[in-house]
Amino acid sequence: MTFLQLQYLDEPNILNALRRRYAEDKIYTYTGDILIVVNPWKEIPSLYSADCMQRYQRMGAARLPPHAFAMADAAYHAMLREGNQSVLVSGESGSGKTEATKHLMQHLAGLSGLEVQGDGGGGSSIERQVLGSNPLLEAFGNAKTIRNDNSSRFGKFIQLFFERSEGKGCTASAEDGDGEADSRGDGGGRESAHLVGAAIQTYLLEKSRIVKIAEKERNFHVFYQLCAAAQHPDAEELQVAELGLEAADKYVSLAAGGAVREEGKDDHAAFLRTLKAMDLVGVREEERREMFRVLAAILHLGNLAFTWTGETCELVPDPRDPLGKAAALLGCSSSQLQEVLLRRQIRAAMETVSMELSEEQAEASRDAISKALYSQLFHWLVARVNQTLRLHDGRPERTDSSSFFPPASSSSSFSPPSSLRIGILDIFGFEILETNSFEQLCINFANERLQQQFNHFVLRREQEEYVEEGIEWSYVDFSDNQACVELLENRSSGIFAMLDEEGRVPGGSDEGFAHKVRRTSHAHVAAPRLAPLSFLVRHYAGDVTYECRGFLAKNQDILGLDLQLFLTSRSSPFLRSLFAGSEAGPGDTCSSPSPRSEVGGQLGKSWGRSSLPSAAESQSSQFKRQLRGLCEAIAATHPHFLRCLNPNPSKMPARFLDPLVLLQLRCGGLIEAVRICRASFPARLSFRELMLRYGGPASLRCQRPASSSSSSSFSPSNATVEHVRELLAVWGASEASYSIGRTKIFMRAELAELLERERIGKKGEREENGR
Ligand code: AD9
Ligand code: MG
Repeated sequence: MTFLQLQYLDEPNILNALRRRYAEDKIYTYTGDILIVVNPWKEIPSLYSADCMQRYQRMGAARLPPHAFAMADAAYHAMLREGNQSVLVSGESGSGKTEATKHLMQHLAGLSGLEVQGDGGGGSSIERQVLGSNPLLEAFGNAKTIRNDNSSRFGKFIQLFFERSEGKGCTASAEDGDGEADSRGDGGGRESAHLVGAAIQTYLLEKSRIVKIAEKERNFHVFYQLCAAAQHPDAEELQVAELGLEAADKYVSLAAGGAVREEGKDDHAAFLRTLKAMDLVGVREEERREMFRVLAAILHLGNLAFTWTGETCELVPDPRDPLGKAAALLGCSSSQLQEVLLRRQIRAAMETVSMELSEEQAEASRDAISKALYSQLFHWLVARVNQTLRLHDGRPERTDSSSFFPPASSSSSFSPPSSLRIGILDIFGFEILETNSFEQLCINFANERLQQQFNHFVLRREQEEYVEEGIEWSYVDFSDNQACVELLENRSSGIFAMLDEEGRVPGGSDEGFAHKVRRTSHAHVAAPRLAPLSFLVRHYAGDVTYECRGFLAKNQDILGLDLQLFLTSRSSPFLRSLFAGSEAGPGDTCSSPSPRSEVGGQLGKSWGRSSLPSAAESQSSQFKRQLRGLCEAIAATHPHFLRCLNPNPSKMPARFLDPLVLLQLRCGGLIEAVRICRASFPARLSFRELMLRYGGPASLRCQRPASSSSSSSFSPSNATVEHVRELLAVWGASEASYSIGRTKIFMRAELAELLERERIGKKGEREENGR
């Protein structure tokens, strides 16, 4: 059952339907073209078995219950018919976006390569590599939060590139082994395409997590995995013994949230999976070792503590010698590292003066180094994965096996000239935390923009098309979030513009910024009376109060010149490759390891690069630009929407909290979407398409009644309204089941299904007669 079959489309009915289905493990439900999934918070193996996937590959989306596989299938076939597609997965944190994305990718890889399972059990090289990128990026970009034990702390847009392969593919047989008729209705699946590459664009890695984690949360998974591996008897074999690491609870940056150990989680086993994924995407052994050295250095740095003696700031002595260990891993002496942490060089006209730092400043230097190292490492890894996925034969490009990727001239942008593509967007979900900072503002802004896309495509464009085509239609109103997007994004008066401006004026401060926003007169902003350093934004998904402390520094994200020089002049070639292109001067940004524009040529450097001198653009400006590029790229495709709902905040199976689900349905515009879909004509075809598909020689020749309009000069290209009416009458369509516009015919779901059934029936008859 889908929502469309509900008699009354009020909120309680929709909610009841979802709840009933959820209780029976039917977690997927369609509303028109939108697929809703309610997170089961438990494994449902039968839903994702190889058998189940094959059934969807064989039979297609139309005849089987709603599923992520069905949506992937629909996108794949729409790609073959109409060109580029995208699937936009959205929902709040913990609602199941990343899992859904993996199911979509799994199915698409399966359609291309067949028999691909999990993170790479079969299929050809490129399919396994594409799937292998998931566990790898999750190890480095995901972390346990209070909402989700595997929360994505970055956004991801992955584009899968396909090339047509005539006569090849999984849909080619009209009948399968168990005698189940192929009912795809795509002409027996003569057309298919295979995966030839992929490109991943990432957004907004939450690098502040490296130095600060909230209560009950963890740092990025890979750190715990590495510590577990270093403690394991096979540490030597895994080449992690040399890092001088102890158990995770010995590191301030891992233990601060009080959740080092996670029940049921085997960090060592996870480490082995990460290694396997690295192998799969072609990370070389020496690169891997260097990556681990950087991670270990970050952990040792995090254990450095400072104290103010009254005159100077000094390092707190520690018998485990984190300073020496970090210095060795970074390729410098302890005194060099100490110097850069405790003193700042002020360069005047003729001389350089050394200035003692305060305790807070020294801590800030330490944290800035750690964050810069990690974000560069993450972006290096993404570029590395892209380098592998871009090549048709799946082998990474190597120019010189002794140098580290990427070589100075490489660029990770890739777009095969003749390919078709499906983009899948898995962006961090909307967040309302106890304390909401700059990161939450950016995350929520991204969600606001995506909601706008949804409103545009599903709620507005659908209705506008009826008006354009002259179809009788009573407009369904919906709450437009344009005003809130403007509040944040407007180039001169938006909140991000205010933040940039405050950063530019001499003496600008977080207080000054808070004051400016609080003075703004706008329906979507308010000034909480009891918290003068905060402001409240009324987002589409709820009110969020943002605490302004640290906003300016995070937005500017300036790494002091001393720290830049320190990081870019390390003797380690790997470290130099991480920061390649970061030196001021001729180091052109094209040679940077950060993932370059993958999307319509619009995206610039990725998040985290502005800490380097060649980029003066603020973090929020970069992010806004990235999002604009993303939205333009999506607008050039046919979008599919997958909405994820979280039924309870306690990550528990079988717990469906009505108010929570209702809130998500309301906020996401889903109630309106259901109404529009129910009242609308979800299937539409141009007159020509209708004639070609349902008025084909066999059906028309045998069934079309003789009349003046069906003269011998008829051709589908010059079909008129009369031809359309006549054809539908032949098929027995009732007048209420369709509406004829200026250039298209709009059909209710029942009629579209009937036509398709009949067409397949006819095809079957013809095939039978032809045998
Ligand atoms: V966040 O915005 O990145 O914090 P997501 O991505 O929306 O969030 P995620 O996909 O990570 O959520 O799902 C959270 C957890 O819910 C998973 O780790 C699984 O334990 C659980 N989950 C989600 N979807 C499914 C599913 N289809 N089947 C089984 C699921 N478990
Ligand atoms: Mg996620």
